[in-house]
Amino acid sequence: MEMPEQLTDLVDSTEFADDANALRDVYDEQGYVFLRDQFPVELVNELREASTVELIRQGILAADGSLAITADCTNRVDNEGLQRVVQYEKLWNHPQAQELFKRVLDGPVWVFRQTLVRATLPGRSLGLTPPHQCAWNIEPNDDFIVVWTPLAPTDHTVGGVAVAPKSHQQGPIEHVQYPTHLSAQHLGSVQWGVPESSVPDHWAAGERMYPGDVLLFHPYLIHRSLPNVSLDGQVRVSLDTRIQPFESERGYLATHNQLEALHHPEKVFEFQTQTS
Ligand SMILES: O=C(O)CCC(=O)C(=O)O
Repeated sequence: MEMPEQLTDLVDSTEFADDANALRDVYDEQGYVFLRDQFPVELVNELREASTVELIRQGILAADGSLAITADCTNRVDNEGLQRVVQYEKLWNHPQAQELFKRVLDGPVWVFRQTLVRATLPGRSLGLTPPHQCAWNIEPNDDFIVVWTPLAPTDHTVGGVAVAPKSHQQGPIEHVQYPTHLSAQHLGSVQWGVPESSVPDHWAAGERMYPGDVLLFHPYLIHRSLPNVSLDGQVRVSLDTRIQPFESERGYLATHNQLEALHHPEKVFEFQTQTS
């Protein structure tokens, strides 16, 4: 995939992290808030270590943590294995995370049971998401917030997620299939994204993100994966989940984890199969 036309750094709102109103203002205006150092780094490192051990077991990494495979071979990460070992609930339930989530949602929080553990290998396109709004894939409500956090340092070469600031202001956009973007989770499935005419040309991504940093964004904010173009064999490992007001209706992904979702794609994609 071509690189986004214009990629700038995310605006850092860490100075407002304790001020719910200020956070909300930035979120409403930009469609995202980027905050540094919000999650306990020891816990994030523990999760990263679990992912490293699993990637070594899978033969993706060598025992010393370096990449054990070459870009042109067909090995792929076994996502189920990764999902099984990374105990992200500990992170989402940690008081620091819970307090932040309550602040941004302005009340009691429900964290989705589904968290995606993503490991993106250098030079691989499998699993990269096209420009899309999460509200298209997630039913039934649109009052959730996407939470994206790296388990290992990222930069524009290792990839991660890029967002189109203010794009949430357009509201929901009808999505189309992207035959070039195959899902790494639901093998054989094509991903959905906004039509080419709605693809923004201004994107923002963390120039550098570290364990503990977090990006929270609106369900209508258009966002996409950035490919891992690093030349030194770094694997991008990150978590993404969604949070919603505790009282809101809970859909399938709010109440089922990714392993359950993988085995019941018909429930996850119910809406899309109705409309395609
Ligand atoms: O982490 C990524 O590569 C993409 C994340 C994404 O598209 C999402 O959370 O919906």
